[in-house]
Amino acid sequence: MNFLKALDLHTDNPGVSTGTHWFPGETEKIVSASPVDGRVIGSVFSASEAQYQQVVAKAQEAFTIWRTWPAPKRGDIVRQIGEALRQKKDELGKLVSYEMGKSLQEGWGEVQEMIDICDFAVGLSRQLHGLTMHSERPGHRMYEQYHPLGIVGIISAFNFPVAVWSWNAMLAWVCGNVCIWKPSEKTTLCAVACQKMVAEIFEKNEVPEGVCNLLPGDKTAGEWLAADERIALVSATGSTKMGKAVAATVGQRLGKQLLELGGNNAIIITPEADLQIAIPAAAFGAVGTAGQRCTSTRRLIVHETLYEAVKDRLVKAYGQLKIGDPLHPDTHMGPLIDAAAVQAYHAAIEACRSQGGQFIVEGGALEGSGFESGCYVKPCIAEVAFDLPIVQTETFAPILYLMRYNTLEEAIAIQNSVPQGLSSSIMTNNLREAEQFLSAEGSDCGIANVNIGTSGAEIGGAFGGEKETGGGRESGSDAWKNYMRRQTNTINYSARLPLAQGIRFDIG
Ligand code: UN1
Repeated sequence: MNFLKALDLHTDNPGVSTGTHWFPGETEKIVSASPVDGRVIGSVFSASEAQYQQVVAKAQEAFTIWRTWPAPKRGDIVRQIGEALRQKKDELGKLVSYEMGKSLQEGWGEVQEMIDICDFAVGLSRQLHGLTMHSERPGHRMYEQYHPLGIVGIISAFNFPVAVWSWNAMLAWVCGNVCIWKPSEKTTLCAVACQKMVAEIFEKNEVPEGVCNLLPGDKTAGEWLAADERIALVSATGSTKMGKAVAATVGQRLGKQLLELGGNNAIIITPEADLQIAIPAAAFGAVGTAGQRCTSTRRLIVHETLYEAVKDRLVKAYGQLKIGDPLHPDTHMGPLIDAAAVQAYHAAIEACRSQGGQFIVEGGALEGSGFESGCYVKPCIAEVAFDLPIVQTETFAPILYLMRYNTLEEAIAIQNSVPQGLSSSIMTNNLREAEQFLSAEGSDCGIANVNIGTSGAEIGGAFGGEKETGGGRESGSDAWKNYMRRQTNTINYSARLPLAQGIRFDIG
């Protein structure tokens, strides 16, 4: 595994780090086994509570320096991170694929997403603009400016082990914050590789120790961040269950939070859809990352006039899928992340069947040569009624639910009937249908697309969703404002003190 060596990863790795300093192992190791072949790739030490305290103290100290650096200078450091990622794209993409199990195409894509956010953040470092306002008082001027928050805690999920961290970290850094990253315990080696890459660049540029911090651990480490008043913003990606727990703890102390939680994303296929686009979009959305993206397509809502045609073409498309070693560049779908995910997949299939779903592409575990890890499953499709409890639930697996509709109003109501609100699409060449779907009476999701699938968003747009998805917006557009505090400044350059709202207060 040459990519491990190139990324400076070893059998045993320290995990807790404030940059170039790596703390000696104090508690248990997190062992990373690949879902690809079941082999142990390496282990990483998780953080003790004492180490957590040291990391936060270092981060606080570093913030007092880092926030004084001009934002474009901070941007230049992020530019260098983007350059390093370009050089290591192949190796890091392979590690993502091997440790997480997504196809190599998607592993490389994930690193590309990191490069893209670096480029975006570099430009942003010269555009952290506030507005200016006209004062109602003579000789007064008003404007607003943005200042960094302090320590940003980033809790990331296994399915995007590096990209989602980078959306947060790159923006947080150009904004002048310091970060503490608690990666998923399922993909800690990816996190160690990123930490090493960033720490080297920071050291070269004399960035103080404590601006980039790594805190491997289980959910307890996430709880430390959520409960700690010194963590100004907690940005968490993961399940709705996790998000609700984080929100309760952070909300209790009136801290800031940025949540990117579950999705239950649908594509509506109307009679005016181009099936040359709709079928591959649905297939990629459903089986990409083995259905483990928060943007994965889980529901297809198809107009009854072309329902049978869509069904036939989907079955044919699924017949062409290459499932197996994700490191092979032609593979469409690799394994699920672990045995628990396989169990959840089986349980969902069982529930779907018992609730009345009919499978038109059967699921099941894949066994035999190449599938020894026990994490490979068949992507499957079931015909369902839209309101089955299982259809209303997010299962992180390649299970696609197919349902029919009659009027577009009905299709939109079905699309909006789930508790989650991340991503949605309509396939149509009809302007009226498209605009109705995008209108205030249309999709209730944070992302609504026309003639592309639900997954694979570009970093330039704000990413996130409504309802149980948590309401946060990350990556592009003005999501950077989440990482800063807004200050309104009113300056009196006159020799008098007129009060706002015309209030008289005669004294002195
Ligand atoms: C996620 O699954 O948490 O839009 C993020 C997409 C990717 C990001 C997904 N750009 O599918």
